[in-house]
Amino acid sequence: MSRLNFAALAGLGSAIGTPRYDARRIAIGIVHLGIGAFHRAHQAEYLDDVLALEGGSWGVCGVSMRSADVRERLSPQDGLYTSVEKSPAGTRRRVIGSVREILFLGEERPQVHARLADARTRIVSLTITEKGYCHDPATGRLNFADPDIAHDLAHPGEPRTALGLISSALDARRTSHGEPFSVLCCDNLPHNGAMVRGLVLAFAGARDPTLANWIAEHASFPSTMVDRIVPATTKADISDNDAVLGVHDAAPVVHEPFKQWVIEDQFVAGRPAWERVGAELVADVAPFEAMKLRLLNGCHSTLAYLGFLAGYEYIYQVAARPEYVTLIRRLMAEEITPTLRVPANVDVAAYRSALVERFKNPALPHRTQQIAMDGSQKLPQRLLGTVRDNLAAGRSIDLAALAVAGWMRYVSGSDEAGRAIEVSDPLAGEFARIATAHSGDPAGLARGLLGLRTVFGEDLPADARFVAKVTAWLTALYAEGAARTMARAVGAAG
Ligand code: CS2
Repeated sequence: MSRLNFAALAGLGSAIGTPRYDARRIAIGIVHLGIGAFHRAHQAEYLDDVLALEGGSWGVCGVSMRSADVRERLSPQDGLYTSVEKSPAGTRRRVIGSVREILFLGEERPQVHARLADARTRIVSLTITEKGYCHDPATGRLNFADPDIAHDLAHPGEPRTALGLISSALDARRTSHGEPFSVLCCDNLPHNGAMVRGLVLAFAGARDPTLANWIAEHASFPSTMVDRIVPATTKADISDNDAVLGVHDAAPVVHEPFKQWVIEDQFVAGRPAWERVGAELVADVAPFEAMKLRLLNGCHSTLAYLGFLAGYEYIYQVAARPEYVTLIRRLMAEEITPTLRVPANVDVAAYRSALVERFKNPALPHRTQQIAMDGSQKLPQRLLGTVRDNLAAGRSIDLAALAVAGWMRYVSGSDEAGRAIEVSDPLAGEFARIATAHSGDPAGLARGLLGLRTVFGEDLPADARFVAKVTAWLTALYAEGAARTMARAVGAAG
């Protein structure tokens, strides 16, 4: 089978969308660090729409930080790939043209540095996942003990981390042409722009305070709220797509119809007209971000841990169970929503109902284990902020505490039948040590895990209400299993 590329576009069936502009002529204006499925299904699709409307020099140079895989898939196909939208209403496919170059840092470092230093690069965006920021999730501060950060401070010309790359690129720009860029974080972190700004300034300040001052004065770090459910692409997704296209696409992305992007309008070197293609450019992203992280991601993680423990492989299977739907509906209405500053013009009840429907999408199997990974990096913004706000206000923390206990049961490393769980997390080694030390003792396990300060901070392990709730739920999960504990939680609480 021949490969998807520019030459193949004309031969695709009329049901397949193709770029409505000459992608070959689009110059690069954005360097994106972490060119995974989420970027390709979200920001790159918005850009494809902007380019179709008004052209412009906003093509993407996608950089892979750790593996050559994406470059090997995309480069032979001129950066083109299929965006596959799936829902019970059917499947729609379109080829995206906005990714114009793909580089792998490990093998093309000089080209990556040159792109970042080039004054024509006006935005550097990122989807490097939570752990890519080398920060302490509980405080949002830079973790100077991280070996990659230590490496990058010792070798500023050969950075491995995004923070190191951004700092050295801004340094090169400061000392050559003096033009800054905007840093656009598109990861699910709270106050993501402000947080990344703090991390870059901390890193750059440790290298050279003059550089940090220059960055603080010239660069900008708009916050964003990004939303679209994009499960990892499977082999079956690739072969199904090939059969429809009639050519081989090694890098399709599969996603739901819904997408949302709320962006703080703070760009120092211009930006694409995203507002013309459905993005919301606002002065303050914080209320949107909290709503999305706590409602969507908080419930996603809850369903992932408690669903996995009860034996479900996919989120849509968990969301087909009435007791799980009751659990997240109540968690959202009773515990999360009271903590939110709901943005004007948002109907939060409708937003919550739409989330439940999105989780139910049977056309888009999303593995519970994919969402369960890296919980140490996700829990603070997804669930623990809600817990803190409710503790401070004297409100209930019951269901959020059950979700945290579900995470604890999961990271203990063996399931209800005693089979090993493959726990993927930067703290997996610590979890294993704690679980071994407290085997057969749920209260000890809860105490041990609550001692992880980078997850729980100093305050939560000292809060008797939180400790008691989490311990009681974890004990129940061991004694009764997830399915019965869940049923009891929604029955008893109802
Ligand atoms: C998910 C998110 O993998 C996860 O942890 O909760 O990737 C989620 O699908 C997106 O944030 C939806 O916008």
